Amino acid sequence: MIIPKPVLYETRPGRFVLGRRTALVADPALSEVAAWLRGELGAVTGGELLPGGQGQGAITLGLGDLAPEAYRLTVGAEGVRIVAGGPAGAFYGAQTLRQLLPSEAFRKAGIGGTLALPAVHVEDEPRFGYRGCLLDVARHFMTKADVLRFIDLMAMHKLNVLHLHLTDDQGWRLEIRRYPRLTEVGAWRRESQTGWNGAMDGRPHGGYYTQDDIREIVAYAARRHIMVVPEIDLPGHTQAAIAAYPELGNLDEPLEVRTTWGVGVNVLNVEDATITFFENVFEEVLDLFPSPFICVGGDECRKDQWRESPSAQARMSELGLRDEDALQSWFIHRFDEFLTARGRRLVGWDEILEGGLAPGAVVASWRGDLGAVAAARAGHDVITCPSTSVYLDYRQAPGEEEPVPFGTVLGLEDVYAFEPLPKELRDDPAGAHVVGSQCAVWTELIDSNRRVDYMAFPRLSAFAETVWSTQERDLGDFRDRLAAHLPRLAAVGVEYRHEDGPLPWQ
Ligand code: TNX
Repeated sequence: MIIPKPVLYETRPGRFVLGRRTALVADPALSEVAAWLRGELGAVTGGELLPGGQGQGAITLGLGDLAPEAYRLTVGAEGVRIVAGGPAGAFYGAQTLRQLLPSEAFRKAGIGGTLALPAVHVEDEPRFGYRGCLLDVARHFMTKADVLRFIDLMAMHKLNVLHLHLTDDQGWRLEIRRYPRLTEVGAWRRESQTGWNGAMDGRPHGGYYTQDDIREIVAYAARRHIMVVPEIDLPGHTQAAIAAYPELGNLDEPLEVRTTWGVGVNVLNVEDATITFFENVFEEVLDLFPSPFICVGGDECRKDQWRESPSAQARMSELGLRDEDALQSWFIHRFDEFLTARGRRLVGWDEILEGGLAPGAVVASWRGDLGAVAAARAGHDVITCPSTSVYLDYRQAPGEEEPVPFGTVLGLEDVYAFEPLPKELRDDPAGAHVVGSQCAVWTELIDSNRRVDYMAFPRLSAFAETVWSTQERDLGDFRDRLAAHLPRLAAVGVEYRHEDGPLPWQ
């Protein structure tokens, strides 16, 4: 009854009784995982797991000759043994162990007393190394507490990348010490549009993460084997930054932080001072985020203003560029060089393919599979995230009663049917460049944490299975396991979407 489905899951006769006096013994290399598990299980039993040599029965965590993210878990009458290739594998084994407990064990209050675990043998490892979820905290700000909670939910599903979309037209959410107006001005908007084309709500909205908040988020995620990939979206999606520092833009008149959705015309200019400004921004970003991957966006940059701008046109003739697509490509290349020189890898949306791809770049392919196929064949690593399969802001059913009726219908079974490796790459060695996938919670219309829950769950549970488990799909089997999984989500307080039930807030 595990989600995502393990590679091998065998039930055996018998059970193990976990109690207040159960011991936990771990290889010193796994002490962090042990501390995490001690906290989780201690909260459940109301006791403290005892150190080795004491107590009755034991949970042991050890290292074995396995891939770093692989684990084996055996539960028998005498105890629980997790053997892993490394700390990440041990953590995933511990997550599976939690799912063997009754769902009430996921409640904060715990249960108290003893708990029976069924005897099982599990052998497991992920299909893909990059198992992500994007959170758009720019369109609607999410508090630090809600981000940490979301990280725990990702960890429960063995996802390992949180892509934080920190900046957009409608808000800049990251404190940059050198440029305080990015958050003083850029983190706040006057009001917001209620629907994709709806009226204005007349209420201010905003918020941002201090650098200390970010350090806390990154460390919290790291303890759960999740890397946080920051996104500073360039050169489009930058109206909030331009509102804060008008010299970054192409116009003479001031702009405000954008209050409506959709793709705006306001983009960065391509002057040296603007490139230097963002290099300085990235210096601080690199200091905060140890991730090898840094996302510079690159999506949906309208070129209208560059066509009108003398400095953009001068740049094009100076460089002998044939069109504005090539200019964007040059701009992204500049950041690729900057990041590569600092030992990081640039990630960009598939628009960065237009006009020539920066050499070391990783492509996040959101507009179908074409970009993924082209990038992989050109030797670039690819993260697949086609909007019509994994965009969790897309509506879950037809009809106006859906609270967020945006996009094409993307039901639970549609997400479950997602195949991360595009068909065209299945028998192509270039397929090895598909490092994994990520789902996305864009938040134009998701203005509260309750709505994040409603939109993300349980579709994220289905997505997790597509990137972790083997390629076979069995919807009936998934639904059976989901029936056991939903009570876990409920126990941690997730207001997930009930397939036929009322909206949680009605
Ligand atoms: C496209 S995906 C966008 C986002 C929107 C999203 C809405 C991508 C790179 N750009 O800016 O929020 O669609 O579904």
